[in-house]
Amino acid sequence: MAESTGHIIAITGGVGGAKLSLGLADLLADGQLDVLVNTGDDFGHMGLHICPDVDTLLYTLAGRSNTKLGWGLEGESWNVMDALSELSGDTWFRLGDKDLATHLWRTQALASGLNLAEVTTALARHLGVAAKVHPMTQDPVRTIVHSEEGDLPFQHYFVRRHCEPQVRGFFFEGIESARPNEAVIQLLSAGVVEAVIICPSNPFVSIDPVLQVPGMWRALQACAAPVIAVSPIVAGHAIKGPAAKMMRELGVPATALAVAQYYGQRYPGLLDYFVIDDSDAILADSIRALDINVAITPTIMRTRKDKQDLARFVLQLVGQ
Ligand code: FO1
Repeated sequence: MAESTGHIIAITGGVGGAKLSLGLADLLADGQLDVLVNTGDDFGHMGLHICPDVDTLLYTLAGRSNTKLGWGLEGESWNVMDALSELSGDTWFRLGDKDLATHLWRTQALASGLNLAEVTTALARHLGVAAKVHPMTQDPVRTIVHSEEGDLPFQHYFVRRHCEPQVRGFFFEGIESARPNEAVIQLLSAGVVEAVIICPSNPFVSIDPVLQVPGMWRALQACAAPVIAVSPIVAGHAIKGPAAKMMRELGVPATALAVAQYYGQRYPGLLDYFVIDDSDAILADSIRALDINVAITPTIMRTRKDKQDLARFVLQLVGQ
């Protein structure tokens, strides 16, 4: 499909964004797709450096993701977790035997002096991923959930507490001193980017951390390329994850319109297009009133063809 060789930057968190990234990777030429990934979910666990969103994206692009669980590798076994459980060890965060190799490899590579971008590039190469995968920053940023029960580190809220505590807000520890991914900033300033796609990931805990790395959203806004966001909310529901629940708890209706309003207020002038699902067509005029162009198409990605169709639709918006 790709006639041009300009770069497409996709910004993503975990599952939903990884699906659209796979559709884009299927359509674009090698070297054309750059994916900028949230690392606010990263954490240290049992001595390992774990990057859940980076790994979900890498495994998805490699065709090896565990689609049933939504994280980890397909065909996984759990011998280490079973043995750990016998030792009364920490098993709330489940690391499959094969997935563990990724965390061991990453932890050792970081300890040997490679930075997170280099480690991610090497992992992508080993997994046969052609797209360039960029962590949003090399620096530690950790999402903290302000909840009714006090502050919770993200994985404790998400996995250990199954997203049950009501949320009051979010905080990205370390973000003030985080430096934006250098390769992406260079692409943006070199004028070689043809479109920026904000994938249908959670606006608060997947997209916000990326955009709030100092300098990042202004660099996206300053580049000439159009910025297109795909709504993670369809007919009042998040396809996966707690986005809709979070919106309700924050006192915002769980609608695609509210997501567009949120992006519009937080990042004025950033969005050129907002893509909504057919089932939300009734919201189009209210979104246009925010001075954002609206595009309507099926956005639920169950099959590989769904992913490619949505990717094609988004690319056609920018004449690709
Ligand atoms: N999510 C879970 O709900 N339970 C788990 O035990 C779990 C383990 C896990 C291990 C490695 C990994 O890369 C991701 C893992 N996830 C697990 C998913 C992950 O915590 C979340 O999906 C993301 O952080 C949210 O985007």
